Amino acid sequence: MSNRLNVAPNDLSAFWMPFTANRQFKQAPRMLVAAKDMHYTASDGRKVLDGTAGLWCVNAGHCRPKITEAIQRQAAELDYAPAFQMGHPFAFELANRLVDIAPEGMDHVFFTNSGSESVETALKIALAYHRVRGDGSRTRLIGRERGYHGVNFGGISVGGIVTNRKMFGTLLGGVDHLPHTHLPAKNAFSRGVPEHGAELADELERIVALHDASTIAAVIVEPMAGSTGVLIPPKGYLQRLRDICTKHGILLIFDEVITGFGRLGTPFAADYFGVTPDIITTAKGVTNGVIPMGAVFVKKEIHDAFMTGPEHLIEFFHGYTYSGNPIASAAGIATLDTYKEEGLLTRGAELAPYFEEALHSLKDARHVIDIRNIGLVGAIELQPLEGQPTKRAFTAFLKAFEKGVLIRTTGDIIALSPPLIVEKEHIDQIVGCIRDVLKEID
Ligand code: PXG
Ligand code: PLP
Repeated sequence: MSNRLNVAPNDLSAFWMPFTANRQFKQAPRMLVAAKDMHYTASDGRKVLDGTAGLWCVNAGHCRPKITEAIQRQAAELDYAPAFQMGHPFAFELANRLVDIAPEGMDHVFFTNSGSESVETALKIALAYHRVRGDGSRTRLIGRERGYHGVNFGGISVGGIVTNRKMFGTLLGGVDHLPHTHLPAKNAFSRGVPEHGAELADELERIVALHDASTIAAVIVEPMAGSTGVLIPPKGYLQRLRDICTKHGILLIFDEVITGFGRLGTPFAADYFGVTPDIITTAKGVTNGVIPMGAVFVKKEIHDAFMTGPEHLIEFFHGYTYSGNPIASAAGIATLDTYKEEGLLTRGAELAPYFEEALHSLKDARHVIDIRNIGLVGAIELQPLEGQPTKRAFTAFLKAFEKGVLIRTTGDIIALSPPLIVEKEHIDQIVGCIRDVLKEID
């Protein structure tokens, strides 16, 4: 291991890095070369505390033995099996294990390789579901401003992030958007779920009145919007959305790519809010981020609607070469074992009060204009530097990394989502580091 720590690639040009300021990065690269539990090791040998669970995915912490061993074993035993018209036991076992922990009624799982693919899959299931039932005029998809649903064409169409959309032409047709629910004037410094804004769900009635319910297939929202800065749904909002969808025969999709697998202190956000959608998209935590995999959960009625017609025919013309890949499936099973043995799907609930208190202790720190928290997710919103949006938070990110803590920033918001194995002293270190950084930066 020690010799690998010294490996410094001398040519960084070939790799076009995703969602990265490539030129700036390559002038002063930040390289991670190893990880264990709550920490990364940087290429200069420094330990860096992971305040973000990688990219919101390493829920059980890094290099967990059970998961590593399962992958090694599976790679040596059955490396790949065709995903279409063939099967292998691990994908079936994982699907059953996932259904066991899913909200009531979510009885079937479609495997993908990422959150983006889960979103495309869910949108296609929604459209095809209406059509197989003879309700094929339901073709419209409704997303939400500030929503992130991955980077493929369906996802950016229903998504609400202008930078992810504006370069890419006309996107999917027939898409409309709900307003976002971020109301800092009313809800700033809320602890947990904010009080104001449930009525924003009624905007769906306005959209229905404009297009008619008979043209709308599905509404997709993140129960808690992660990527655009931890936007927590106002009290009662999701229930209202559920009621309006039910009333009009519109499917409700929760995109739980971040909130799935214990992030809010419950297995899914649907459990946290007591609101069950018709479809749930997941990825990230399903394999602890170790191997690409996504899973779309579907209610029995939706799945069963497809299971008609001659039995030798394919019911749903969709799937990926790597859907339910054996190694990913083995990683998924070992991940669920780890979550279960350590109670990680609910551990967030025990630590959430401590995390909340620690975060809100930054209320009077310099530059801070809002703090939000739910489960083991937190956001600290900074006043942007005059005329230079995102710069202040990005400087904070660089400084924190220098001081040995990995945080994530989006716009001028610092987002925190530590692995669910986090201890109180790690929370103290993260918050202490941010406090110091905010003192130092302009
Ligand atoms: N839906 C949601 C709600 C997500 O958060 C995706 C879909 C797409 O997943 P893939 O696996 O295709 O990336 C996501 C991913 C960040 C950050 O720092 C968030 C994501 C990915 C990378 C960074 O906010 N979310
Ligand atoms: N492009 C080509 C030329 C292919 O043959 C395939 C799959 O066979 C794909 C794209 C899709 O790849 P995947 O199934 O990995 O999404």
